Amino acid sequence: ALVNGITEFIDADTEEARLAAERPLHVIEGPLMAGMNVVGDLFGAGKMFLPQVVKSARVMKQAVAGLLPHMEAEKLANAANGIDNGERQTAGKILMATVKGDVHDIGKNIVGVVLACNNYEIIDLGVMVPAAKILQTARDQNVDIIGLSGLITPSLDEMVHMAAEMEREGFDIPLLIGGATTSRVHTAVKIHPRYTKGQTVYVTDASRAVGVVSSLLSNETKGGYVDTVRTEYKKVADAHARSEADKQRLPLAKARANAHRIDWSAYEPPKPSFTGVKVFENWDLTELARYIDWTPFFQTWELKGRYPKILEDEAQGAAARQLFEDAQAMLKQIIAEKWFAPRGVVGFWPANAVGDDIRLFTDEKRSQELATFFTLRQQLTKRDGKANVALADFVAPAECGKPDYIGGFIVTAGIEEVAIAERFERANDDYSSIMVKALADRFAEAFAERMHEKVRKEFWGYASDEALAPDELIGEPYRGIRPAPGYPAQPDHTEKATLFRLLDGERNAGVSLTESYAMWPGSSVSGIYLAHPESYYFGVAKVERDQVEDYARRKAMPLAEVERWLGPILNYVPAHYAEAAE
Ligand code: B12
Repeated sequence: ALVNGITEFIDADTEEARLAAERPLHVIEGPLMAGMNVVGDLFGAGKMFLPQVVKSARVMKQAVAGLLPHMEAEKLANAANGIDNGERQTAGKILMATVKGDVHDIGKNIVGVVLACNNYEIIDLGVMVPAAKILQTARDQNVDIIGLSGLITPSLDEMVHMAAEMEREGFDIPLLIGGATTSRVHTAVKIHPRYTKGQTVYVTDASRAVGVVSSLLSNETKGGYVDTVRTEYKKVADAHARSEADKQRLPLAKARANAHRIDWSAYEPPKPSFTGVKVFENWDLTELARYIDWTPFFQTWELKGRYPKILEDEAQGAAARQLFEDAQAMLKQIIAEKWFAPRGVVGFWPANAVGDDIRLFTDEKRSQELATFFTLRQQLTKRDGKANVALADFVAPAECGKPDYIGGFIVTAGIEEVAIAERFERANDDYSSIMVKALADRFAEAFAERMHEKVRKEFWGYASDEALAPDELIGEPYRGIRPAPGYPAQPDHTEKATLFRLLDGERNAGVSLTESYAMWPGSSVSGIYLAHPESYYFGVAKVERDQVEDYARRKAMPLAEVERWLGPILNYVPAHYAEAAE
């Protein structure tokens, strides 16, 4: 039952095993661990997939929970008789946390479950955890490894800070780095050098975590493994430095001269049906479910391939079908019992581009400024007549005299997900906890897609005759884009501050920003709407110091602060300039 993840008979089976065993602990160390070893081996060999592992872990956890009262009773009896209790031996203690300012934890939780399956004790501090708390707990609990997770780029800096703090406080235990925004290059170049007393290791996904942890915690393998990582990180850092030096980037003035040029004389910007903001509460879940893009859902569970083809995949098909069936069952419940109350806010404002800025006005007279969105321009040398584009290129410039507009949105699946996931966790059901979070994320994305459709067809109304079915929207074949601050076309997360002020996100959608500009609740998406038919998604990629100085001036933000937020896309090392100036 454990290997197959079946929960129906846990209580009866565990009780039977307990009665047959000399001590309740032996049930864990005997049949349960033997079962988990099989699961671990099958997963390692690619014969079992993540959803199945998480289901097996649920059986293990619930069986252990059933044994705990008996173990407690035994402990008390032993203490009364002065007998040593002989506690359960684990393979090591691992502290996991999503760093300060970041809110997402699906990936971290998955890794925690997989490690627990392999007999590691996991201390999970949750999300938005400050460095001081992580280090204090690491000391108090005498952990063997610290694992950090992060979803958005500002977390990268926090991880560098954590590494430096570990060094300063004299830690020498390994530091694991993971999460969507992290990378081997960033770990090798920025985090690893800050923590020389211990070893930092980047871990791509849950399936690698066990191998890395066991290599680091075994006295026989640790030395060799650390040497290999250090050699590899040196190579990665050297290659990174070389490739960055090789890339030709343009001075800002030249990049601007090669902007994306739109013939504004031939274009009449459509006027939205309203300006100002509109709030939506309790959006219909049944409708949103039709807009769910399922491919990323399978990715969350480490099943690779596109939906619906993945259901027929030779190797993963059976696991994918079972996962999908479980997801559909929970989806039905979410809808029928209204587990989530999606909220959203949309706004439109008169706007024109001024250089690389998008200036918003209070009204049609356009005499009083309301706010400015600052955009960044690509500086990579382009070939084949391609433009060095910035989002401002897609908005009519003030000098052309055409009154243009811009939109903004925040949508969220709602705060309810947090309590529901916690309830599952308390019931030792990580499978359902991860499932509900993954579905909440799908609802947030589906809401963004549905709202955008409403905007095109109704609120802005420039595509009232658009006739695409929900599943045809996935490739975004429609007119207009909704770039999100943090995504490659606008890597500056701080632009969310302006968006949230304009939309009054906290009051109107119940979404707030953390100190790193992550959105809380986690299953939320925000961005701007641009309507021009030529607008498209792109990546700003690396920028030079001339643009960063210009951007800091425009934003009236100290250069060092801008450099901190744009850290991952700077094509220079700010410290080198500081040294040169000294
Ligand atoms: C799905 C998704 C979302 C979902 C949910 C996110 C989530 N649950 O993590 C939604 C729609 C809500 C979302 C929103 C946003 N997103 Co998003 N999103 C993604 C996407 C497409 C996949 C992420 C994901 O869920 N992966 C699956 C999970 C299981 O993987 P994982 O978290 O990485 O964890 C695995 C490993 O990393 C590792 N791991 C994780 N933690 C740890 C810890 C340790 C110790 C170890 C050993 C390993 C480990 O193991 C895990 C399991 O294998 C990525 C792009 C991508 N392909 O990565 C962008 C991405 C993460 N998003 C991004 C951004 C910017 C945003 C938004 C800010 C956009 C916006 N303005 O609205 C918001 C922020 C939300 C918020 N609350 O603040 C950026 C982040 C980078 C950046 N530039 O900052 C990405 C990388 C896209 C991009 N290329 O720019 N997003």
